[in-house]
Amino acid sequence: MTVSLSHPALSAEDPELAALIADEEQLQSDTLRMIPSENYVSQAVLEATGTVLTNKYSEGYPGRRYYEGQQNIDRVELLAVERAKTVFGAEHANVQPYSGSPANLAVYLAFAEPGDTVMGMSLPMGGHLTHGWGVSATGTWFRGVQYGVRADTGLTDFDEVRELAVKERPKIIFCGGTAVPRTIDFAAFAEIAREVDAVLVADIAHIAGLVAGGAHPSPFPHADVVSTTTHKTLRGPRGAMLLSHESKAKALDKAVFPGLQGGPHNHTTAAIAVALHEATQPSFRDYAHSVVANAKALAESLLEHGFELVSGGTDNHLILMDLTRNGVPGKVAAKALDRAGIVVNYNTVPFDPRKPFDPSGIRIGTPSLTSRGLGTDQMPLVAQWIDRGVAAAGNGDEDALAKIRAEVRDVMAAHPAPGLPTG
Ligand code: DSN
Repeated sequence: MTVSLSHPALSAEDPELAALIADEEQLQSDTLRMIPSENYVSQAVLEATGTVLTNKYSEGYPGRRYYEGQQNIDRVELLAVERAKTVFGAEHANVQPYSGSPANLAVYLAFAEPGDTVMGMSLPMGGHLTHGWGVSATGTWFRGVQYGVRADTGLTDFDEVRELAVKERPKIIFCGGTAVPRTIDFAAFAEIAREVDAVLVADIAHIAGLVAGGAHPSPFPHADVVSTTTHKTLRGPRGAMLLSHESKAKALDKAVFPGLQGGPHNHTTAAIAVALHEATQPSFRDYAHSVVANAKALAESLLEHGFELVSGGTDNHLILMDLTRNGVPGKVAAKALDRAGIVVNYNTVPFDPRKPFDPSGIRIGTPSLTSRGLGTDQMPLVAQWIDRGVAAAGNGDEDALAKIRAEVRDVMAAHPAPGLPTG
């Protein structure tokens, strides 16, 4: 058990909990974190999250609240809203959704009735639960029709998307997802949505930081609504935002509050504002481009090691590895890599014959390692660790995993992580 000196009051009040946090700090510091939806926030974002803003209730919106004492909270929220509009070129921003799933639920509440048809990429093909997948409320309360990717290319087939949309006439079409390694063609989706008179929602949770930093095309002006979490490539706190044209603003605001949520999490709103400020800095632009450069370099090295990558590579921060030909199930590989200090998640691959809880692939990404300053020169080493780790997973070589873990720890020690105590 490690005790952190960075949280003195917490350590005095609740040493047991403080020790757990210290252990997590150590883990995040020592390991190569490659889950593509995770990152390290700055010390400034962490500080904003841990403030007295958590003490305040603020149902409503700036200037229209149901509780008094909003002199400062209104200004915090307005700052976050204005920054969100500037960073993403949006006419309207709502920064109150608690996270990505509630943000997407608000979209349904705003633009569909229970039983309506909605369309999104299927979960095993790279979509998200809330894009109409069966086990989610969105696939239970609505009639979800799902598109996928082509088996031969791993890419979205727009003829299929259009055909399905014309046949099913969905009220809402979602594009984006959680395991999409390629650039999202927002214009192509918008053309289809217009043809069938559907609301196009771009879920950019994974790529929001890349969009903000100019390393992925913007969903505006193509999408009617943009939904995003704030804690992935955008490097903010755990939260979400809905961005839109003015014409959709009223319906979205009403859906978030009072439709779905109570009081906004003001400490989160403040931290979102800080992250958005950071996203306007030239260094963030460099960061976003480095995330992509690292992912491309890593994909190239993995291909040289003989790995199969869905769609043959990546355009963004994410790589989906199909381990079928390695003869190692994704879960076995992910757990072995974890023991080697490389944190990834097991994931289905398109047309996966295996079950979601024991799929064929692993999903990796470069947002966190780029936040620690690793560059393209180091990606061959990362690929080599993954190659050795997957091989060791296959033959149960725990010594090999321990050796990788020691090497990873050494390299990570030379790249301190933002927001984590040093020394
Ligand atoms: N859990 C997120 C991810 O890892 O992509 C999606 O909600």
